[in-house]
Amino acid sequence: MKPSVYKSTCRVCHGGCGALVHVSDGRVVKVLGDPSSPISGGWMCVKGLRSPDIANHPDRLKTPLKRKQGQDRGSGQWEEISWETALDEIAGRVAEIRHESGAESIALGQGTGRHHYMHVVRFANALGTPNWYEPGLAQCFIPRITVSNITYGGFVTADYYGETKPACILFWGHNPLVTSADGELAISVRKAMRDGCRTIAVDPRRSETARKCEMWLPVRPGTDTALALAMINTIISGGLYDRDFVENWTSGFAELKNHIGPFTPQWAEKITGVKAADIVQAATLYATTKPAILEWGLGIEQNVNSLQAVRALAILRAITGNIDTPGGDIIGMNILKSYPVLKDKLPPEAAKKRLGADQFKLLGGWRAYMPSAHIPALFRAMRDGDPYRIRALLVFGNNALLTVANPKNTYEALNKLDLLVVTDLFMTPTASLADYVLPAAFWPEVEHLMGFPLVAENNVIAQPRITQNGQCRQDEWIIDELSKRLNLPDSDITYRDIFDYQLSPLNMRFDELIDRGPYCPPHKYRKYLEKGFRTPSGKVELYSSVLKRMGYDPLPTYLEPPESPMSTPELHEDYPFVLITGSRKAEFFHSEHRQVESLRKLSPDPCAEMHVSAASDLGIADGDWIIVSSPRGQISMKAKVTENIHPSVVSVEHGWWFPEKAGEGFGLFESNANVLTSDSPPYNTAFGSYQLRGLLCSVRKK
Ligand SMILES: Nc1nc2c(c(=O)[nH]1)N[C@H]1C(S)=C(S)[C@@H](COP(=O)(O)OP(=O)(O)OC[C@H]3O[C@@H](n4cnc5c(=O)[nH]c(N)nc54)[C@H](O)[C@@H]3O)O[C@H]1N2
Ligand SMILES: Nc1nc2c(c(=O)[nH]1)N[C@H]1C(S)=C(S)[C@@H](COP(=O)(O)OP(=O)(O)OC[C@H]3O[C@@H](n4cnc5c(=O)[nH]c(N)nc54)[C@H](O)[C@@H]3O)O[C@H]1N2
Ligand code: SF4
Ligand SMILES: [Mo]
Repeated sequence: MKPSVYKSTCRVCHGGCGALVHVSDGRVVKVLGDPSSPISGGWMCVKGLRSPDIANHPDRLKTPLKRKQGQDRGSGQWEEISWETALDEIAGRVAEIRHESGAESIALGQGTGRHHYMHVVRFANALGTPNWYEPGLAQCFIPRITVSNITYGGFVTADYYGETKPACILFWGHNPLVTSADGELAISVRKAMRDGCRTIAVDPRRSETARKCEMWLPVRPGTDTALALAMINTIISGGLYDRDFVENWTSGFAELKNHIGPFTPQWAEKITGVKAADIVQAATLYATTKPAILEWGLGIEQNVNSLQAVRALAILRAITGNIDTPGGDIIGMNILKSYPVLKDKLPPEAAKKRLGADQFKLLGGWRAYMPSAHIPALFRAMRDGDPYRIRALLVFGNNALLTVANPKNTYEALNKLDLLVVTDLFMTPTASLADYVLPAAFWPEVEHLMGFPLVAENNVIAQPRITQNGQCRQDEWIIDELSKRLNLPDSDITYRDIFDYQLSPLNMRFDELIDRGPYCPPHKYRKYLEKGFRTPSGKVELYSSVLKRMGYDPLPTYLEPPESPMSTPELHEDYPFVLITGSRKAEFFHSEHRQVESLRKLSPDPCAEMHVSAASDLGIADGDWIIVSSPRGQISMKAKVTENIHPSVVSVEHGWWFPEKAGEGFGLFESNANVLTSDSPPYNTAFGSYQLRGLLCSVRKK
């Protein structure tokens, strides 16, 4: 029989690519790019194309599991139970713990940018717990979202989709040709590069994106703020800024100009390792080629200076007048009604108990974009009961043992819980410690309303449920079922009702949008001309009044990483390389897909990139197994010897575990990058970000 073909949207990563899903006998047999997609035009990456191998993988969880009575956590001894039993028992335990120890003793966890993201936040508020987390947030995306909001009054994304195309792209700690992150799909970036736009990459590695750029600035990890300050200095002192935009639409230029004086390219060269002449050349190219995009990525957030690094880049965009212009960085249209997260159901006294909120106000305080708990504080509370005990954790798609800093602490913390429930596609190291494991639905089995790019919501896409796999259920359904059993506020409103509510400004219902296909209205540029920017001054705040009021630096300043050749020279003698962890691979999404043969064979082993000169000094050849050590631990990696990295930097992949070693604890600590990272202070004072890039390490042949 000929397979039926359905249109949908791939969600293996944060999503966006139009997909044609071929179904035969109720199974996904092939996935191809949808040429009619206005967003991806038929392109898909290797992960998306391999979706059938993920959907039909024999190791997919297919039924709810309960750890057998009398068996220890991680014993691998499970009994299959029905959804009714699982949901009744879990709701019963949650109710009991909430009654005995308060709602705050129940934490919720989730992974990055999934379809059910906002539904988990809603569940937390309805349950009355302030303690939910996601392993990105402070280390990923929340600094960029928050800084956009306080500086421009809205989130900015790159304009690849309008008639005017970008003439220049400055990639900063970002590798979108591999990561397709957060809506800048690789295909759009590639097209812009092919059309001849000018390009610069700031990255300690000559990444796949940097290799295609005309300028590569190999910055010392963690020193981006110094580089950005020197670029601002060059642009202002050289008169290269957009006078009209600066005069009419920004506030605090005089203060910025005064502040920036000492931060010359020569000053920055000593800190960043980038030549002063290159800083001047890159700043000049970016400031004088219009319209220009500044593609910012993770490289600037995973360190303790995250707030000011992101702020400095936000200022670069503004002084060059590239905000909300065709082909520049555009402010989101947010065409959907915002997700009803039931913020008002969380009592103020409960919000006060959010772990880490008093310290990290832009992560957990009332002014935070989406208040969440500070991960190190949360896992400490699980482990030590300080300041109170977290007794239960319900996880919806997060492999915390791989993606949170310091897995040894995380492991200890999870083992102390009275109740751990993990919903996932596969049995992961984190799920293996649970009391209950629930089988999640994969994207062709999920229905969802998606705003794209993430947070900006310039387009909306309805993703239909195409297949059903075993007893797998989408997370929103599980949350709705638990909410009903717990009699939570608004538990009669289902996730489907919410889709229709969000679509109400467009006079459309979810089912209609499925039939219609992606809705991509023309972008409205220069929205500020009508109502100004949504900031306290109505202008772009170069000098941030919000940060000033909150007690943070209103102008960006440079902070040396806490562990570095300069701040800890003695440690540097023993750990002579600067370590970065987690640069993405095209074939994996974080800790996922190691069990998918067609993807794993593209990258069978965990790798560490190092420069040819460094490797030859240590007698290491390409493909040798090596030990990478930090003051916190050591891991085993395969050396990838290359010219495409700064000689003083070593880059290790993150997310490695070995599904084939199920009987030996999945080799959890063998090659797990986070064994090398630290969950201890210092943290960024506003977001609580910890350092995943810009630490110290040593390397030796195994
Ligand atoms: N050292 C280091 N650590 C890092 C990073 C780094 O660069 N370096 N990056 C950080 C960043 S930016 C992020 S965002 C995090 C990511 O951290 P996570 O979000 O924890 O990463 P994943 O490995 O994708 O884990 C998600 C889990 O969800 C499951 N899953 C997939 N889809 C679904 C679904 O629809 N429902 C459910 N219930 N489960 C699903 C997957 O099988 C997987 O086990 O990692 C962070 N950790
Ligand atoms: N295939 C695949 N795609 C993904 C993901 C995945 O796991 N796999 N994860 C998704 C998620 S959650 C995220 S957050 C995005 C991230 O997407 P990107 O922002 O593109 O992140 P990375 O590839 O982790 O890092 C980008 C670059 O930062 C560089 N870098 C490291 N340290 C520094 C530094 O101190 N300064 C500077 N300037 N650069 C530095 C790295 O060398 C790397 O080339 O990708 C998303 N897309
Ligand atoms: S970039 Fe790849 S994984 Fe992400 S939506 Fe597109 S095809 Fe899917
Ligand atoms: Mo992320």
